[in-house]
Amino acid sequence: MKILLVNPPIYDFAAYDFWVKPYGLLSVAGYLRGRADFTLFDYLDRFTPFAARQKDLESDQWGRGRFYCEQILSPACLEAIPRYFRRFGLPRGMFEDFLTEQEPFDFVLVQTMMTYWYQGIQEVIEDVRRIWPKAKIVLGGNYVTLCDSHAQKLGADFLVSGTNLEPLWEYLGVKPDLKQPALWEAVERLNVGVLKLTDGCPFNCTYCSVPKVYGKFKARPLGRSLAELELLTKRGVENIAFYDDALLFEAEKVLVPFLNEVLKRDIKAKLHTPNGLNARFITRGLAELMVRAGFKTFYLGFENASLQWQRHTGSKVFSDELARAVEHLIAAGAEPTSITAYQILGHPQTDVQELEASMRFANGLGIRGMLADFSPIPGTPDGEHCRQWVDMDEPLFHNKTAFPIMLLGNDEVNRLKDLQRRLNRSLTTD
Ligand code: B12
Ligand code: SF4
Repeated sequence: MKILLVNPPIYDFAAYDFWVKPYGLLSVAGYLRGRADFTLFDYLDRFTPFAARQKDLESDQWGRGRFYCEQILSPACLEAIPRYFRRFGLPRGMFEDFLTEQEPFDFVLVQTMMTYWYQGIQEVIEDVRRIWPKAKIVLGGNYVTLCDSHAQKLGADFLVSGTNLEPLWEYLGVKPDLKQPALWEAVERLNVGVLKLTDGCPFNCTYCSVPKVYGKFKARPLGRSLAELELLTKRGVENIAFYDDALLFEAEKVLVPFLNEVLKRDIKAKLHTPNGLNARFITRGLAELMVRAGFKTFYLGFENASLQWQRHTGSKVFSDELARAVEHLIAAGAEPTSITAYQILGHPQTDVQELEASMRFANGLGIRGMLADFSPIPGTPDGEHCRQWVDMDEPLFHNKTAFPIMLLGNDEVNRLKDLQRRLNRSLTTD
């Protein structure tokens, strides 16, 4: 059986390779290692000879960088947003040439990610249908899970919504080996790896889809994660990002044993946490272990310093917990400028003055801040609340650049982003 794996292009105002990998797709393919022939077409590969010829795509010290992109017209419903709309990823013609040069495969598995990126999926489906009309197209991942009925209209043959893969194995007619790590060997030029030690999250933040999609928090088998780490380091990967939602929860059962093995095996990877850590769980001991084991950047999900806001949205973390975590990390040897607090911009219950106070609070701790533009997610309490402003059944309205501008106005968004830049600059010029 021949299976083509596709990581589609992104249609958005902005996109950046912040350790972005099609990890769900590679994990699913990993379960079928040795049971099918796989080829990956990754539109977001920044290291193809084509991408390598472009300017300004080089990686930063941790393996992140810009994607190749082309400016295009904004979709009609986002025309009023005063930002350039773009298509990020390899040119469409490269995929068409690839499909034309190959004999058709049996199945095409397509990664879906942000709900508002579905135009890239549409493009892939159109091209596969035209050139390989008999190949069966399968979609899975976040967009299909959160916008199932919208995704059904795109014209794929089979949709895997949620985390249960049984229907997929039945559809493909293959039995998986669930002990296998992700199929990293399908990635020809691998610069960055991804790991996920856990599924789900014990909290219930009102703006987040994770609790509903994943159910109860659960650790993944340690042996499998270690095997995946070995696979990545054998491929020469230097930077590894964790995609966990609650990496530090029950750390003594999950992260601590994992990091002890990293140290014991003398693995020298640089570790990163783009998806946000919960400061509540950063004890002095854990901070020391994380720094010793190779964590280089620490992104902390803070969102807002207002106690009322914190309580209202699920009490995942409080301001004193952030302050304590920062103290522990710095005492353990983390660079203050490598610690970043995420704060939500454009959340419907956020008062702008409170957001400014939060930004100044994080800055006062000596760490960087990053405004995380709010994306309303259908099925979450806050996303449903947004139906009064936008048509939540049109996923383009979940766009994280668009929603804050629609709610607060362009000038206000620019002012807050500018303030964040100035606060961050003050850390290095003081
Ligand atoms: C890692 C991550 C990121 C990474 C990038 C990931 C990427 N590759 O693009 C970073 C940190 C950059 C990121 C950024 C953001 N993210 Co994010 N992110 C995630 C996270 C944690 C995992 C996504 C992922 O890779 N899943 C794939 C793998 C890891 O999941 P899995 O469990 O193994 O997959 C199972 C199934 O889904 C299925 N499956 C998965 N893929 C596939 C593919 C196929 C073909 C098949 C058959 C099956 C299948 O099989 C697996 C079986 O168990 C999710 C939350 C979550 N837990 O899903 C949020 C999530 C996707 N992000 C979200 C948000 C809000 C954001 C931001 C807007 C935050 C912000 N304001 O800055 C930004 C947006 C960036 C942008 N440019 O627009 C939202 C979704 C928003 C939306 N409207 O779609 C989510 C759902 C979290 C939430 N709050 O609810 N994110
Ligand atoms: S702690 Fe993070 S992952 Fe968990 S529910 Fe809240 S935002 Fe989602």
